[in-house]
Amino acid sequence: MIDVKVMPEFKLTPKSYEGEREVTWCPGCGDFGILNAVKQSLAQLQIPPYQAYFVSGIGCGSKLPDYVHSNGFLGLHGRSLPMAQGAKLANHDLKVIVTVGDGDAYGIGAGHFVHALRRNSDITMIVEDNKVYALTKGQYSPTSTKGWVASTTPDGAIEIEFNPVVMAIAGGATFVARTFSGDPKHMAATFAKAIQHKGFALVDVLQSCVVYNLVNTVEWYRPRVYKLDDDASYNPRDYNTAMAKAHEWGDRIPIGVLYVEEGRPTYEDQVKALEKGALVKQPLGGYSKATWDEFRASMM
Ligand SMILES: Cc1ncc(C[n+]2csc(CCOP(=O)(O)OP(=O)(O)O)c2C)c(N)n1
Repeated sequence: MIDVKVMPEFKLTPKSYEGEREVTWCPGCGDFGILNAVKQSLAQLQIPPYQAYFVSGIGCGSKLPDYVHSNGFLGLHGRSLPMAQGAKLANHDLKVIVTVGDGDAYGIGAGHFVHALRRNSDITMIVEDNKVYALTKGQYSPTSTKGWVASTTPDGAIEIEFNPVVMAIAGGATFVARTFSGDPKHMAATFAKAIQHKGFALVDVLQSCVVYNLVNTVEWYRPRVYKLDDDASYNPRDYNTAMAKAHEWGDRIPIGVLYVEEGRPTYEDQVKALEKGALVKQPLGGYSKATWDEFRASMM
């Protein structure tokens, strides 16, 4: 393994994070761009692969950690956040990054999402928001547009859409952003900002699904999205301004950092047991290694 501390002249590139598994997404899927942007952002920040820990659930988007050379854990559908928070507690030196679909994040995982917002663990959550359950072949999701017709909603979705960025700001997230799978540079820059943020960071990615969502396509998004960075007067530190912006949707869709609150202590900052460093690096509490090995074996 390359240790950038021992070889400071060594520069990590997006290729350094190339996984070995064959990518099984459909040709044209927005997830390809998201995967590339994730690697770009890790290279921008020079995060060594062994220090990145990807966590996901089940879904097309949730396959992403399989394709990244790093540590990772693919868990149950909707349960990525508890696992990510647990990993962060065990080793808070890791950069923990969750990559899941909108169904995983805001549907079955909604309960965990709401509490992660106020808990402020120092983790990044990237939601590949294609507004559909793609892996299971096209059922409507919490972010599907009202009236959206699919196999489970032949007469059109009855409920209004779940707005993840409004929910995240209201729920206490300290970093809330949106980006677009048709803009690789914007995605990479937004992911890098989110990973650098100290606290819970949500990035909702407007992602195209070329098979099951033929409404919210790249062509549909392209003329609608505009960058908040282009407006020098926009202040993402102002809660009310951010909230108003987060509600904007339709002919104009803002992308970029919608809201940021700096300085709030993270969950890990406040856990007494972590004051002496990462748990995995602390002594085994008076028990011998043999006792711990025996205990661990009994759990397998
Ligand atoms: C507990 C549980 N319920 C349901 C499923 C079936 N299932 C697998 S993926 C999925 C939805 C995936 O949608 P999303 O999270 O939006 O990801 P996408 O495939 O669109 O990237 C569902 C319902 C499951 N695997 N486990």
